[in-house]
Amino acid sequence: MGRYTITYFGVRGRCGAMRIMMADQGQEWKEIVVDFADWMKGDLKATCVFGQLPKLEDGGFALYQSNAILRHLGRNHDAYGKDGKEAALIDMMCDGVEDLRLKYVKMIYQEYDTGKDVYIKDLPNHLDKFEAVMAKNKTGFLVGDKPSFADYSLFEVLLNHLVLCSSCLDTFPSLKSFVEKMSARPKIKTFLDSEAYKQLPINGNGKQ
Ligand code: GTS
Repeated sequence: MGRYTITYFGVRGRCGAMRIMMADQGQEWKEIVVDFADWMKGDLKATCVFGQLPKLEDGGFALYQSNAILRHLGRNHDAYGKDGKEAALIDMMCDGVEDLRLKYVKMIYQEYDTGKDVYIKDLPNHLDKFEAVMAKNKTGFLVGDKPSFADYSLFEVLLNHLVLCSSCLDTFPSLKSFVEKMSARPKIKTFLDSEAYKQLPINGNGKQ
């Protein structure tokens, strides 16, 4: 078993990107799956810095907040740019992905039945920003010439959006190629094909 342990609910949710990243970086990790009824008893919640999951343990070091976890993994596995400027751009792209993720999560959990069609109609106005960055960089990644934690986060958000709307990348050739190439990276492919990945729902309410 590897150095990392993820504690989270039985969904892809906010652990999708970090799992894909760890798989691609050749890491093994342990999963502690928390049953929501147990969570509601409150004992574990009381130990979490913000009263929420996910939690990542790296040896004896515990970390909360999914994007802080991605950054930590980025530092550990040389996926945080080659210098300070690249790191800043990677932070910027990760925050941009977070903005899209929050819109997606709001639609899924609060407005799926009434807001899904409007969301999909508006989606190109968000995806075009990522398309422009990806097209300009020309390496197949958002920043630099190898995947950073922001790429894993974008990749995972795009996979979820392809489930929501299978044609959503048809007018974004750089993003489409990015998803195809990331999906074909051998360790990512093995992970995406695994039962451990496939059996987990994307979201906790069954909507996708
Ligand atoms: N900003 C946090 C992060 O990125 O890690 C958000 C974490 C969060 O919202 N966790 C939810 C939670 O612990 C679960 S999920 O939204 O990620 O599925 N909910 C339980 C609770 O009691 O708040």
